[in-house]
Parts: sequence; structure tokens; C-alpha cells
Amino acid sequence: MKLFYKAGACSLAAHIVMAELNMAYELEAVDLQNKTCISGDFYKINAKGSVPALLMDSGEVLTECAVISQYLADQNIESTLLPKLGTIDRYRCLEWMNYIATDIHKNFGPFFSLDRMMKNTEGKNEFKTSAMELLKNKIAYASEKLAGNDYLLGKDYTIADAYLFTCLGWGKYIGLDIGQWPNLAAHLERVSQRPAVLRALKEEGLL
Ligand SMILES: N[C@@H](CCC(=O)N[C@@H](CS)C(=O)NCC(=O)O)C(=O)O
Repeated sequence: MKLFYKAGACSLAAHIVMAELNMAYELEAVDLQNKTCISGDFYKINAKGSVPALLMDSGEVLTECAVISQYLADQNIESTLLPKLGTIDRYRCLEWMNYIATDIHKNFGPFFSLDRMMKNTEGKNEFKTSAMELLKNKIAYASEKLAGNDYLLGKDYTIADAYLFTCLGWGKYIGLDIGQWPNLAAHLERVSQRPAVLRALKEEGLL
């Protein structure tokens, strides 16, 4: 299978999961601005124009970071990256995946596209201030839940931790110091030391 990715973008979460499971995979970088990749027009691979996109051996393409991560984890039912079907922990993990996708990941978005969205500097600054407050609120929730826990689900590291790690890594690009939440800073550090995470970061040229 092949993962279409952009270095450090949300696709890193799926990349980490593939590395954690020691799967056989290929990577192909996408130029998100021009929607191109080595294979050509990226829209022909993912009509949504976004990464991640997973080209499966069957030729099908799966999109959406949270869903790709679940699909990958389900390829190895022995793995604890996604708790077993029917257990409440599975839904807790999916609850986190949804929260990270819709409340954390998407609230980082405006900081990366504001210059394209808005020309007025005063309006931009006002928007940034309120967007930052909202984002901090969403992140603070994760921090509270990590109190006394190594990972979002407690003791077990799951796909949700890989996704949270990926999103929090964007703090440095928007002037958001994750160190203000010691639980999150410790989580970032813990996850960053995992061999699969180091491998994925190296493969994306981030280390
Ligand atoms: N709904 C998609 C959104 C993915 C997404 O926002 N990807 C960003 C990178 S983190 C991207 O490709 N942005 C460029 C674009 O959407 O045009 C998902 O959750 O996977």
C-alpha cells in the first residue's frame, strides 16, 4: 500500500500507525499547493485534494485520517493500537479520534490558511485571537484528561495518541507553546521517543 502524505501534516498520524504495525508500505509526497505528486495530478488520486490518502493493494483509495488510522489498526487484530470491537475502550478511542479530527485538527486549520482567506490585517489579528482562544480550549480538555495517565486511554498507546501527537506538533508553527500544558508536553515527549514515531519522522525528513 502507498500513503500520500505531506511532511508533518495530519498524514503523519497514519504514517506512524503503519510504522507501529511494521507494515510494508510506500510513501509518496504531495505538493498540496499545486495538488501534484510524482504520480501526476493529485486530484486524480484524491478528488478532495487533501492528505492523507491511502492507495490500497486492491487499487482502492481510502481517505480521512481518522478512518485510515482505524483501517490500518484493524489489519492486525492483535494490536492494541485500537481496542477490540465491542469493548467500551474502542468507542473511547473513536471518541478521541473524532474529537481530535473535528475540534483540534480543524481548529489549527485557519492559522495555516488565513492569509489566503483574509486580506485585512486588523480583521486577521482579531480572528487569530479568537481562533487561538478556541483552540486552546479544545487542547486544554485533552490536557485535563491526560492527568495521571500516560496516554489518552490510560495505559495503552492507541491511534488517538499518534493523531494528537501529530496535531500538537503544529503548535510551533503558530506560536502556541504546548509547554503551558505539562501533561501534554509529557505526552508529546513520551510519544516522540517511540521507535515507530522516530522512524516515521525520519522518513518524512523531519529528523
Ligand atoms: N477531512 C480530512 C482533512 C485532511 C486535511 O485537512 N489535510 C490537510 C493537511 S493536514 C490538507 O491536505 N490540506 C490541503 C487541502 O485540504 O487542500 C481528514 O481528516 O483527513
